Amino acid sequence: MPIPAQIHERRRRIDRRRSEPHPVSEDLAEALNDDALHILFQPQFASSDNALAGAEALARWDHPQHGLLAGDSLVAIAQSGGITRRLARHIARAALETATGWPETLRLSLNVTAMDLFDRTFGEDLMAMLAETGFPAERLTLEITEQALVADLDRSAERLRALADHGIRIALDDFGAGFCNFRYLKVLPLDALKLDRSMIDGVASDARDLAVLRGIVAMASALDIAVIAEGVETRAQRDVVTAEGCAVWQGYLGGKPMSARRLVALAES
Ligand code: G
Ligand code: MN
Repeated sequence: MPIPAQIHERRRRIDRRRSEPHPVSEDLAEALNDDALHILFQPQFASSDNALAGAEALARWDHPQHGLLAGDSLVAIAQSGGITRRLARHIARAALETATGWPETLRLSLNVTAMDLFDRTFGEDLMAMLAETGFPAERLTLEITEQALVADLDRSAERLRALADHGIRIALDDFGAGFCNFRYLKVLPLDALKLDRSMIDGVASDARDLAVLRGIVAMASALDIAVIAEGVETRAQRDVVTAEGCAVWQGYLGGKPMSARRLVALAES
């Protein structure tokens, strides 16, 4: 008697499960349950007096086999397991809870991906998390990557405008690294442009790099958009970006991503 198709299929599935390696996304789901992700904070400084102005939340996951995972790799793993929404909520909530205890002078920046922005409930959930944690919307900045916007610019603009209406600031992240569509500047409710570190690298040593920086700052200023310099590693770079009108700077010169405890100690020093 032939094996019924249903049983055959079930056997095939069980065999496949046995031979496949344990997917890393399942480990990530478990890590989220166990609250095993580390949220680090990289300090941002006001150019006017080099005082600490806030921090960008950056998630790190120490996987026993794969080592330290962060940023795009973390998002890619979440995507493969269909848990991007869970990951985004987890990071946002953890960062907001932590930042609630900070001095009122400090702002918090959260990174937002394309998946977050096109998730219908993202804005609603974010507002709920702000209400639950008590972190003021006015002290929150969302850093949106250019890639996140390409898919549907009009819808992105609409979503971001709803958040901006609540007092949340919107920054365009990694500016200069990707497509650099200038239409974004026209259409989106932007408060800041965050220059990718590849745009900062040569500003103290290369006249052309400096010229590009000056052009961007002039354009942003005409649009009433602030400029944030990312990846500042030397005093020479910091002196140039502060002199040229970047309102805020961030980078290893001021501090690597650090624990919340160290950030608060930095604020108090
Ligand atoms: O694009 P985004 O702002 O999300 O990138 C932040 C990442 O850049 C972090 O992983 C951080 O460790 C890294 N980073 C931050 N500051 C510097 C810097 O001054 N130099 C270099 N090379 N990398 C940096
Ligand atoms: Mn960022």
